[in-house]
Amino acid sequence: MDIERARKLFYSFDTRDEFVDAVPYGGGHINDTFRITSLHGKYTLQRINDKVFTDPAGLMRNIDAITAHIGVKLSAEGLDFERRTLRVIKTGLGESVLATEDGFYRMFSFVDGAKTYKKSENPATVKGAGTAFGAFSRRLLDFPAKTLAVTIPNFHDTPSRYRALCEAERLDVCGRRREAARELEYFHSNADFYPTVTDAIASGAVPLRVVHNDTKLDNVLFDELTDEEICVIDLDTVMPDSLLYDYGDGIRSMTNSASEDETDIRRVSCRLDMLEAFTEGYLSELGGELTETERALLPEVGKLLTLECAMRFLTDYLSGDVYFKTSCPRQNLDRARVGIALATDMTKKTEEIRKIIEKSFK
Ligand code: GN1
Ligand code: MG
Repeated sequence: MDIERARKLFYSFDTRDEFVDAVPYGGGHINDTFRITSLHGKYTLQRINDKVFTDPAGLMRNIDAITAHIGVKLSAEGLDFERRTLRVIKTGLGESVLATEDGFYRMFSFVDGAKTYKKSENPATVKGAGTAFGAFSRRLLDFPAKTLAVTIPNFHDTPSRYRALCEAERLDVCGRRREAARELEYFHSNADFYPTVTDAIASGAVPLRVVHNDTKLDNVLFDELTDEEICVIDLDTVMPDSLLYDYGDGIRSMTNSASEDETDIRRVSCRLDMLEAFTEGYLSELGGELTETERALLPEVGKLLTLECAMRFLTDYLSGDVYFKTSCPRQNLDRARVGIALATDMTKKTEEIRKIIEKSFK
């Protein structure tokens, strides 16, 4: 985006402030993000990817409602809601989303003095992230989950992600199927495992709650000085869903000894110290709320969400890299291979993982 465009967009929002500068910001795979500096502060301006999020107005209604609810909870807890929740800046017309000829934009106040981690070698950071995501859902336990718009249908429906992979394999629009033959075989051989959570939801044993659905480490802001976790960001996929998805995706994102984009899969393994740290943080906020079935499924869902995300990367690779942003060829195939390596290591460590989770309840 050029600077004049950014300036014009900025003035469509009601800040009573003066534009100074805009720079691309963050590392998300879906939306385009810019940091705006103004005379009196900073803002986050985002272009919502409306191919992925087809109802930007519904999505922003969710975010308005959730952040307001969390703001009230933070105040009641005596915590600073200006830094601990995202705050939506309205347009001059009082809307949360700005519709323009080149797409939908929204703006948040920028949380200053904060940083994100793409990866951490420090269990305390990972524990902090677990605590942040756990506290997020805890503060929303009394929010009527069913009133939220479903921003992406079947988002963590693993069987439907598997069906999409099978369809991409069948269509093979880019002629990449042969190159991914071993990975495809791996996913087919695990197909019985994919309905683990969807079946439990369908049976009523696992309740729907307000869930973040994208619990990557870099969706938590940490204080630059104290390193304390302060704010959960990226609320686009907040929907009525199972907490098991948040726990599982956190384990996927934060226990990997390598990065999501690692090209040398020998470097990939599941770090049990990180698993323990995330589990302790997450359960410190929500452990007492879980049903028996949720508790029993916790040891399964790190692997489940790892496989689900890997299937999505492979589906995108076979489809011509149309969904996730990529910066080099075969990146989505590499990401899928990393996921398979991580899930394979989790399978080897099943018993240790179970013990760590049980211990965290005590
Ligand atoms: C996407 O946009 P970002 O980077 O926060 C994706 C997540 C994946 C993640 C994998 C809406 O998240 O589901 O887990 O990439 N978000 C969407 O890095 O599809
Ligand atoms: Mg996201």
